Amino acid sequence: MQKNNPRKFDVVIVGAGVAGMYAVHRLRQMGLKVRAFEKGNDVGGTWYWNRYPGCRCDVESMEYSFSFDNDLQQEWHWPERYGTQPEILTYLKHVADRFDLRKDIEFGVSIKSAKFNSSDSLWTVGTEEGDIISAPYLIMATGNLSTPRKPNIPGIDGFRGAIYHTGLWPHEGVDFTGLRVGIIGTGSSGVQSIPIIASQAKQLFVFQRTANFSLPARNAPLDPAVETKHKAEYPERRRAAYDTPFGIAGYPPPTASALDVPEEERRQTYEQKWGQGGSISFLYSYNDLLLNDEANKTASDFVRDKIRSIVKDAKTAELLCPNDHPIGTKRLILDTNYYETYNLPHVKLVDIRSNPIREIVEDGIRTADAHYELDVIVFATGFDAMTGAMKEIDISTDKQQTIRHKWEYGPRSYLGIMMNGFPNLFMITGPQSPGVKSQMILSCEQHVDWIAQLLQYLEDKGLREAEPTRMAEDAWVDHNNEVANGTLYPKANSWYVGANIPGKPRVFMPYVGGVTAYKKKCDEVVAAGYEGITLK
Ligand code: N01
Repeated sequence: MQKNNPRKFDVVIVGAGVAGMYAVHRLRQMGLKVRAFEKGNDVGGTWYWNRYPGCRCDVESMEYSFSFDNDLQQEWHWPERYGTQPEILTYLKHVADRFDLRKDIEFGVSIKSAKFNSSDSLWTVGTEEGDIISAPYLIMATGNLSTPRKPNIPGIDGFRGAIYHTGLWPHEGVDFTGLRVGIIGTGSSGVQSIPIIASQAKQLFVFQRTANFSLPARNAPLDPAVETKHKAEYPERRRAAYDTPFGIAGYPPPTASALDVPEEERRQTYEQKWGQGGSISFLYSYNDLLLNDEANKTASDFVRDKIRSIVKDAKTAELLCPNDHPIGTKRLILDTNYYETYNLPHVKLVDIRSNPIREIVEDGIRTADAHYELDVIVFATGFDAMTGAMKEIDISTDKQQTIRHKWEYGPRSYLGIMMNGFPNLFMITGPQSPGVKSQMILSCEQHVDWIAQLLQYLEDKGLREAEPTRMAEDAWVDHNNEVANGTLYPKANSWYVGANIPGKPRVFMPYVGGVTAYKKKCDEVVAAGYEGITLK
């Protein structure tokens, strides 16, 4: 397509994961001419790219699904308590088929640039392939954990064996049988894949810089009685989810402080939650686990003792005990047999905190004190989270604003949806929204519905532009920081603060005031005639 003859749409959507898919459906229903562009060759986003062994959602399958169509949620059957990546991807493909979404999505297309022109209130979007598209509205459904990052370790290109990143896993899978494998990283991706890789590999070396807390998922086939009951309650549960901190209903909110109950009673509570599996229920044991160090320590100590009781080698157990952050302040991991895996004779934990990786050599990894011969290296080293995907695209305006410059010292947004200086640009679950701290699909639906309502409002009033004021944005950023600083979250060196990316500004990015407070604020903004947003 020629530059001077762009294809024209009402809305351009970048990304066809959960957020982009629902945006296509919702906005198309309003009669808007919508086009989504997706780098992958099919829908699914996170669930399209992250195909590593053991990849599974840590939110229960009955919750982690779309709510916008009751027939869809009643008819779909989830086989297990937690969905595996293949099951979730199958579900998302089914949704794409059922609502005929693909006809408005172009696959295998990477968006390179987007520029707003104030004279005609249009975004002009350029693809890597040289195509040009224009639309008054641009929606970034680019995901929070969608830019995989490998650390820049010297010698990486000279390695003779195979290298994989969990977030860019080959579609045909990887067979580790008989191989010597090294895995770097012990976040959710590492912890989920380590037991499965260990079950195939001849030798597995886990290169751990920081130990993380992980709880048993207790995955199991979904009990038909649970499924029937949940489906009967679906409409009410979906509504109730908005009245909870994490957007997940069905867990009674805690009322007591961990410090107000006798030690034995507290231990029994943690024991019961550990037995049930799942992270929400565990974090809901007491109302101050994420607010008070002393309260948190009771839960952290409980899990550390569990690790010591499972892992037979005392030195390995101690290395696996997290001691640099309070439990829950990094994404709490759910696993199946993670700690047990270290009891296998061919699995070895390598402490790269005390003996850092010096280089990758052609036959393995060299640390400060040893040389590990490897056939395969798996990077489970995470993502340039929350801001990476937005900053990869050259987003600018004709008033010399760029996102890269605006976010130089950390992201700034109004409600995690819009930004001052960038009219008609929307993010779905952007920084300073609860997205990653909530049931993601619920948050995606809430954002898309909110944006749809705003676009309808503009259309009804014959307006062309919406842009948050600087004052409203500053106040929202300040509020986010204030809320985060009232919790224990900022104590952890997590991707929530960009700590996994060298040089990234340390700013606490997700909104941790909870889904209830957040949704209330979003609704109040609308009720007040889009308070904090200039409409013209
Ligand atoms: O990434 P991470 P992830 N040298 O950033 C290590 C979601 N998710 O892909 O802590 C050595 O958490 C790093 O060490 P350190 C979920 O929200 C969900 O595992 O920086 N090590 C850390 O151990 C999750 O939180 C699901 O010291 C290096 C690891 O790599 C998020 O995605 C499943 C290193 C990165 O951990 C990200 O998870 C999977 C270096 N240079 C993911 N650089 C579920 O739903 C980094 N590391 C279950």
